[in-house]
Amino acid sequence: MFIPAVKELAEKAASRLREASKVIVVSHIDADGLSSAGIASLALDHIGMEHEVKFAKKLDEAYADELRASKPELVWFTDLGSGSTDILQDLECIISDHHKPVAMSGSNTNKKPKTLFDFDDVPDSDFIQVNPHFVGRDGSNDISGAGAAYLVAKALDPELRKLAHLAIVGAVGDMQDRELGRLQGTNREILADAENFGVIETIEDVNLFGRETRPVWKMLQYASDLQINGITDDYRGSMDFFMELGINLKKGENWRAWVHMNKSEKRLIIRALADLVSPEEFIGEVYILPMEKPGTELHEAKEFSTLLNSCGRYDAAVIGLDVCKGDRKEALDLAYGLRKGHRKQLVDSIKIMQEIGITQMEFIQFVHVGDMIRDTIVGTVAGMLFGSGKIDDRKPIFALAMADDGIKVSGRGTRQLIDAGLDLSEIMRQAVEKFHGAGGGHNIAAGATVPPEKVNEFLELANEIVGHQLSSS
Ligand SMILES: [Mn+2]
Repeated sequence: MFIPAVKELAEKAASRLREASKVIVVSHIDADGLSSAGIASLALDHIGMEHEVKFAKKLDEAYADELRASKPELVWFTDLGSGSTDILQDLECIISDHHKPVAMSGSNTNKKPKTLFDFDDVPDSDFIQVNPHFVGRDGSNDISGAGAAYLVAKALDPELRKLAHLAIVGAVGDMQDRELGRLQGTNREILADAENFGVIETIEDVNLFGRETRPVWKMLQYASDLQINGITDDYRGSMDFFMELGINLKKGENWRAWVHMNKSEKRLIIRALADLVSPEEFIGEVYILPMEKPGTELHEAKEFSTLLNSCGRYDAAVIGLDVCKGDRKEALDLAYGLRKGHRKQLVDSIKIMQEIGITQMEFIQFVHVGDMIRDTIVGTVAGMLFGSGKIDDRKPIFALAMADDGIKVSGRGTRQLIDAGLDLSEIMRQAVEKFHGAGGGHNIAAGATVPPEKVNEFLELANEIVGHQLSSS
């Protein structure tokens, strides 16, 4: 039997994508799923393909029915799909996944999997699946959903190797480095791409969770894999461990994380830990994202993936997606809040907007939250109201909040409105010109700061411009 390399499957998927005029990406909500969606969306942006991203907690009959009802031209499933091909009938789709394919799971193993072992013989109705199981590899450690999506992106354009770090974040999120303390199989090839492109630096070091952002004693206290008597789950014991070594736990007011330790401190700690547990249990490869700020969750793959998991867990997958796609302002701010368990911030913000009420104008809608929601998150929160039934999906929304230097205005639109001619960045450009504020952005999301006394004038102007944009296309 001809067994294609996973690369050939990816090329097949890429050609199918190129033929489409619009794609719906459906992804899972864990860190791997969010990284997958990030890769898919950035790749489709890169080739100028119109698309929309949806998230599914699970892909069941009800979800498949809903998807079918929307009559999508082409669906790209990432980090899910292979285990559900039996319910995806009548959906044009490609699948990049690493879960066990339907025909291979359970007792029904003698049935030939529906796949592309022989491209020429495959009827059109079959699904294109980029999945390591089809090439005799183990999906639990060879490659993640993000890795599979990455292979498709790379097949779309080799330049998209610049997204390889997201595939590493996805793999680490699915703990594919855990067994050996390092990534293996196809993940290794992706890692090589990432290193060559300068988006990942691999180091060998203590690989416990929180090495960048947690106080070092907390890192050790919560390292549940280690199970060291008197230290694991024992903050006093963990602090004592470091203090007995003469390690300063604080610098000034701040707790010191592992990355703040100097070389000799690190050596001392590693030697002392090695007396308690075998070094393989706490030393391994660590994947650094050198373009991100050191000492933040984004600077290391494991912490990055945990940040994404917090977004998915709190029904805010879209925030994680924005972070994957490069938002280092509002979405990142909200993601940090979710990471700290501040889900309330998001829920309360949505509630506040509803209580204040959305004011309707002819072509736009707006909400002025005053100082009740921070200006750094208000736009993202407003954008999350689309599709919730809480606002009018046919108009862009402008959220206004007090900022240090005036009133921050954040505009958010939808894919459909962009198609109809909406360009929020143009509105902000004109507003800045007229009111001498500051601002800019994209067609779908943009912001500006305007003087408080000019707010009404701004809204009139925005209403007028949106009216023009939506009627002239
Ligand atoms: Mn996965």
